[in-house]
Amino acid sequence: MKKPDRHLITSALPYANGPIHIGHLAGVYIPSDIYTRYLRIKGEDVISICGSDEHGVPITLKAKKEGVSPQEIVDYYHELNKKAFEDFGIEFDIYSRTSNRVHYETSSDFFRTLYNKGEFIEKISEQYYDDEAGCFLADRYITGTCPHCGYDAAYGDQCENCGTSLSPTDLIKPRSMVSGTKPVMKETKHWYLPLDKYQGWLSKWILEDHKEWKPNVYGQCKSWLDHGLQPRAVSRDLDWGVPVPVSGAEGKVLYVWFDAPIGYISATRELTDDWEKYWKDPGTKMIHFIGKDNIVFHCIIFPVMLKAEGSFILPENVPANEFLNLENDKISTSRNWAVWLHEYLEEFPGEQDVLRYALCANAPETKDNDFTWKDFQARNNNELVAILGNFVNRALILTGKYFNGEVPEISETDEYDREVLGEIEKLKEKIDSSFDAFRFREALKEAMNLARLGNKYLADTEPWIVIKTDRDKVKTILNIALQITANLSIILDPFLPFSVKKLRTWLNIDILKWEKAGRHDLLKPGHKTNKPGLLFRKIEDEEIEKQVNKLMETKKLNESTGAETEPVKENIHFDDFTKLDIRTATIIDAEKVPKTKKLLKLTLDTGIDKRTVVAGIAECFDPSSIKGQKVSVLANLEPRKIKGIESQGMILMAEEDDGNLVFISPPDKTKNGSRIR
Ligand code: B3M
Ligand code: ZN
Repeated sequence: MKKPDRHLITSALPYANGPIHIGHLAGVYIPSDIYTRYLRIKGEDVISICGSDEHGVPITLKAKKEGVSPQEIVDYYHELNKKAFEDFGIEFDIYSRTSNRVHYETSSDFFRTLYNKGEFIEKISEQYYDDEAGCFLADRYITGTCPHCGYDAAYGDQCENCGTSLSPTDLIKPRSMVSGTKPVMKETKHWYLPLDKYQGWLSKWILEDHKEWKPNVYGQCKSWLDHGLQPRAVSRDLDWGVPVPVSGAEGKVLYVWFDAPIGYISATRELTDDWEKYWKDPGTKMIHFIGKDNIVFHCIIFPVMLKAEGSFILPENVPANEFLNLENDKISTSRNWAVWLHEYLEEFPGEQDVLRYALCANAPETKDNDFTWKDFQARNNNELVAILGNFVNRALILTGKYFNGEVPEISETDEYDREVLGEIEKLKEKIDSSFDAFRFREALKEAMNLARLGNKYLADTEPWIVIKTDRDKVKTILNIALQITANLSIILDPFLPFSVKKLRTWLNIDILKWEKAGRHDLLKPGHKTNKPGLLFRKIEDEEIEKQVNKLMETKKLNESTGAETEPVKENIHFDDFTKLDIRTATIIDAEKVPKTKKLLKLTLDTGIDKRTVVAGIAECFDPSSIKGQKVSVLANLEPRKIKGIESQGMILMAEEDDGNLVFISPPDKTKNGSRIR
């Protein structure tokens, strides 16, 4: 027998500053759990590691907002999330936390090793400082306008609007998140990891040796490498975190993205004395499950840390997912726009698999996707109930009714029977290859196709009618149907662990190993099966309405409290306003800019001239419908080339309730070129 491979599965450590929601689940934890369960049922050596990320600005900001200590925040959310994962059937071997003593030791040792090897650059530089609050403003402690997209609430480490990673000095008009004041510059010392030194090595390791990584992951790495890597600070002036373990570093802690990935190592140490086998033996395959916003940290920074340290293995793959939206809007913890796992578990008790199924079937594996409650209901009612549940129930009920629950013998087979048996045989290979490519949606679809086939087979062969004339034929039909059911108990195990457990009880079998999938002699004639219950129940419209209404309430609340409305910008002088030359104009021509989704090329009559303006409104308007439309245009905006077209001005737009864009259009009587003031 082949020696099992060894696998180390890590799942991004969620910040312990809020509950887990469906976006986390679809992006990271369901995929990692599916993969881990797959490896387990295959008999591989696998451990699955996760835990709370308890450091960094996300925690301290939340504590400040709630008026409690950071420790209280992490204690609360660590317990909440740990329990929710457990109840949801995410089988981590350990759910640790980065405030643990083991983690302090491990991350301090790691830093010290790099320090002693001379891997860091020690540098004094000027950084933003909040004079009023008396603290430096790193990462999310500072906000301002994004230099790339103009979004005016970008953070010091990242713009959440366009996704660009930033440093505080990139921000235009920076403001302190602590006091709201304008920061000043002040000198401070930090330690930098010279990523640039590893550029050549990384380029080869990723771009040449890991061409098999998912295109979204590979592409993001390539873009980072193409831009050229810079040294990156791995310490911060904060009082929450792992203290920098060298002398002359009072008041400084490790940057959260330095200590958090080391959390995977600490958690493994906590789990087993044998931890080095998983982290240092090149026979281990390490897989990081993460969301797309964590790619650079897991593919570039952490590997450089591991490489610089020298004794650790590197990840074999990093199958990052894109984002999941909710009812057409970005999931947001601060706006309470989410489906929270702990609430789902209370409102749909015992129905973990339904959410697991809906989120895997619609996982954002290659692009952002949308979760809707309607889709959730349809997945349950039309697929889990109507196909899987119905098939399994029929197969077992009929066996009970006609053969006293005993698996009947297979006798003569006809062409249809043989075709179905052939399909069962092909199954395993297909699903394995989907798993190898981390395509879990596809694997699930293939697995469900077997249930579909079984359902159709019973509907076509109609054993409830044939029983009156040909009992032997029914024996064959039900034998085949039961073999399919036994196969389903194997191949659905990674996806629907709760349902499969029931299935095994009804089939009266133990866990069958993965290698048995594809066989049609899994249940011997005479084997006694049990009376089945219901695998899934129909979800009613009212239940879905209740969930949708809950979200609508959130939306209303956000609107009334202004959580949805952007805050007013800093005051400007009247002179600044008079610099703007806004005019009324008419759109006289409009066409789509080829090869773009959002852009329209508009020709305007401004009363002064005829000019071209490129506007990002193609998703809201059909070009032919807006000819003759009155608009307001900022006429003295410096011309810009957009997709090779010179855009001479900007059309003013506003947003409707549902996010749809509308023109700020002057009444029809206004003449073109009239000044708006
Ligand atoms: N806590 C970021 C996040 O939740 C971070 C992941 C750490 S993984 C080492 O997006
Ligand atoms: Zn931006």
